[in-house]
Amino acid sequence: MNTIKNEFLTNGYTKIDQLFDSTEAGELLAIYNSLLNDKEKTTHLRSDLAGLENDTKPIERITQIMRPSLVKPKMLNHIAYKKALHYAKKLLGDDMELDFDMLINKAPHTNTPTPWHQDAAYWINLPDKRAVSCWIALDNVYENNGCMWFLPVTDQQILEHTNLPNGGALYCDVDTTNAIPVPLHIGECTFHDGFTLHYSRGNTTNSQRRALILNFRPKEMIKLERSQGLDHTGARKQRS
Ligand SMILES: O=C(O)CCC(=O)C(=O)O
Repeated sequence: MNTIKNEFLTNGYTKIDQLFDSTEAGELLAIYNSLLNDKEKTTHLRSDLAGLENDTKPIERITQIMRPSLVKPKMLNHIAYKKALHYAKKLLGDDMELDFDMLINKAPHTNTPTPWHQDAAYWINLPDKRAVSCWIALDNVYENNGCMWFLPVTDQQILEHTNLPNGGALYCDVDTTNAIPVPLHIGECTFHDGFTLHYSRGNTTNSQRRALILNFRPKEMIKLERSQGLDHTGARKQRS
């Protein structure tokens, strides 16, 4: 655990081996797929990180569903949530709690990168800035279907971000010479800090690239966020 923590504190991210077995992966995927397929029940939490191209192309390229456990509360009992919380506490302290979860799926042959950004740009400015996201692979992920890439730095500065057109993701211009791809098997995950720059390439393969992301921060900061109206279900924009 010490190696993992040192890696996280030095580079701003770390990789963790298998969080669950194939049966448990199957259980999570069954819920995940039902959410992806049920546009009606998820419509208020759902958007395309790629932004809407135009009205004649309503195909989702990067589907993001915020707070999926609000629609399927049984997700919260899955071992993925328990294990990720365990690691989050080891990395950043015992007061870590789940702030929000989200699904991000890259549909086959959509070839649309998630642009370079820092998660903290999406969040309000909190006095205690500790925050960690656990990115869990629900397919084997590699460069051509959109595994995560990280820039190993932990500078707690938030860079200037811009929205992709039509409500898409935030992005910032950075030198990515030292970026590192992190391929994962199903059930493996990475943990990245809120300030860590990350990105993924587009999916050029025949199958989906499904990921579940769990974000943790101090209990008191979650309370503060909620008191200021931020529950991670609203519009995508730079807040910090
Ligand atoms: O899954 C992706 O392509 C991007 C994920 C991401 O930006 C995040 O987990 O913060």
